[in-house]
Amino acid sequence: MDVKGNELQKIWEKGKEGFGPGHRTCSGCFIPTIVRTVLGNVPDDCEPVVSIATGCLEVTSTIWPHTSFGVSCIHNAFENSASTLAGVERAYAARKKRGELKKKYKFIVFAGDGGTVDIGLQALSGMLERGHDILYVLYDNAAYSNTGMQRSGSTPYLASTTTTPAGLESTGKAQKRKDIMSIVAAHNIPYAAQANPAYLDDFIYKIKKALSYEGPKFLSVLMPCNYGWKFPSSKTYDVARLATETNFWPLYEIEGGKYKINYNPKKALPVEEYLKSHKLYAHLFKPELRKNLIAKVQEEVDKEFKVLGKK
Ligand SMILES: Cc1ncc(C[n+]2csc(CCOP(=O)(O)OP(=O)(O)O)c2C)c(N)n1
Repeated sequence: MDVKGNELQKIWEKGKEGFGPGHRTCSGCFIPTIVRTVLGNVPDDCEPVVSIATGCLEVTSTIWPHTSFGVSCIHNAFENSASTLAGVERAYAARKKRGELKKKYKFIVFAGDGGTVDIGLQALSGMLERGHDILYVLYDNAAYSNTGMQRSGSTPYLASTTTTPAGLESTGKAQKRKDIMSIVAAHNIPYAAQANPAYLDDFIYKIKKALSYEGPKFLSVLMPCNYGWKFPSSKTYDVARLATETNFWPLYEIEGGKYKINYNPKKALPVEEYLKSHKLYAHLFKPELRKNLIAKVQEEVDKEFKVLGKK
């Protein structure tokens, strides 16, 4: 899909009405881009109703007595954004049935990876299994960023975080990233996709597709964190592009259980290019240390991309 300038402008303006300027995310952060692109794609005849988990989005957008949200937004706790909105969605449905509400609504959760793959997993699973009409958007910055870059279940293999610090003994996180897309897919929901805001056309296509379905849908969106990953704030787009051009963060969708890779780089770049674009893997590049570990990451990435292709 090729989104034209005029349409992009309209999406952006509408997104800004939903999530205004004056928020306090770090400069270069993709969270506002993600939120605005999603809200900007809500059909004009529908009103968005949002729930946010505790995390960077919440602490930067809801500093009392202000809010950056121009649409209905509820924050409850770190772990229960999915179940909170599930309750809200059912309340709206009941009032609609009684004829008290006429409008159409789109219910949307935004949550970080800690709030999704770890502490919020039970709430997410329940929401998916019960079949609520909700779009769940995971912005994945690979760690518990707002509390100081602690590892999450979504932190990738060998990344150095404040709770998996690389040093003489440790080479970073010993475990692989939790495969949240497979976990979500196991709930047999209508639509799930992995996206990257640096591939905006693809991201918009996935938002529109997701919102066209009734029932639960899920987007896993890459969110390179310049503060936590330690790269210049002007480089978020470049880091994000490298994640996908190296197949580290492939773009794919699962529609009605059918997998489709949406972007297959003609010649994938070596994963080393991505690993050296920020500091989560700086320890792998120290001369006395573990050059062979970069080859190991490459091996894993190649293997996972092959498995994805087979699916
Ligand atoms: C039950 C509970 N435990 C811990 C916290 C502290 N806490 C708030 S946000 C957060 C990390 C959020 O990480 P993530 O979901 O990845 O979002 P990000 O900060 O990266 O946006 C933590 C540990 C909390 N608010 N509630």
